[in-house]
Amino acid sequence: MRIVIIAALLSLAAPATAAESTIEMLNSKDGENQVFSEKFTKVAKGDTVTFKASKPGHNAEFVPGGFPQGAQELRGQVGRDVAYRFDVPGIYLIRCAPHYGLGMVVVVEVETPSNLDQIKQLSLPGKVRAVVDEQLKKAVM
Ligand SMILES: [Cu+2]
Repeated sequence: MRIVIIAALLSLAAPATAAESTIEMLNSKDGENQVFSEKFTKVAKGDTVTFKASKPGHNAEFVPGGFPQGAQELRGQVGRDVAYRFDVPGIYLIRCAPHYGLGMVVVVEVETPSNLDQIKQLSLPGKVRAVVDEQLKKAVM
């Protein structure tokens, strides 16, 4: 009986439906330099995204202020893969620190975009703001 209960609790904590996906960190794609392979992705709460260092010299980390309250910090090292499980609903801005000024950023939407106003008002470098605003059009408004 105890095992059944533990199994039930585990299944609640980690739903079998949790999906995994990969976004690559690249030097070029479709004529653009220093880019993530996707600029926007929508995932469900509990899903994991791996930011894959397909090319050296990139990392994946949160843009300061660009994530929902309560989310665990993401700070990947340059040249290393990093996986992140999105447990808190909201909009996340994830950047490559070395190429942030060039607009190397990805927008992740996790279910309810509760912090959308915060993201819209966030002070961002010009190229980053342009990419983010373009990608937010794909988010639930
Ligand atoms: Cu980069």
